[in-house]
Amino acid sequence: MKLSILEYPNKRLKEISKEINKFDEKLHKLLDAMYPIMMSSNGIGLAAIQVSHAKRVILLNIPDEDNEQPAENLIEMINPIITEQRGEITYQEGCLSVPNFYEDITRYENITINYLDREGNTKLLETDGLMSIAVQHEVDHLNGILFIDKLSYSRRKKFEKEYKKAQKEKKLTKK
Ligand code: QAP
Ligand code: CO
Repeated sequence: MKLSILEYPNKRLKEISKEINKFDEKLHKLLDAMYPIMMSSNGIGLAAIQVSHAKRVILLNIPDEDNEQPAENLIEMINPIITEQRGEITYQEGCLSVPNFYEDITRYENITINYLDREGNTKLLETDGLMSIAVQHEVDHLNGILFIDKLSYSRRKKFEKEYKKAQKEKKLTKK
């Protein structure tokens, strides 16, 4: 399975992803193909819609204290649902689908997530900090929401201007 990352302003990133109801080889192949593309792109989280699959599937591999991301720290979440949320935390976010742009976003600090693993087993995770931010960012992708959609009107306008300029420069240096 050859995957590539969709970049804003690709309209597919606005799609609402569909629930998984079969925990078969097709799902496992998608999960297995998403992992190397996330790691080789220096990502810590990836939603399936970012690689053109509108399915409620996310991967997370949050760096540890030594800033490493061993494969055993990978978490695969199928059909994640945030059931509890409290507190506030602000963090400078980025996104593989919005390259080279980072901005402060405020989210819930503590969350509880219900999800399924690749075999369809029910899981429950209570988390905070970067993992909590990452889950909220990735669950937003499943609902067609990008972190730039959370910016104020003036910040968003500044983003659009900067991003378009950067994209033009990117094209010029490529060709
Ligand atoms: C979502 O984001 C996230 O622009 C995952 O040039 C964001 O992995 C989780 C990336 C904030 C927690 C906190 C972005 C890599 C990676 C870029 C990412 C880039 C290279 C973003
Ligand atoms: Co993202």
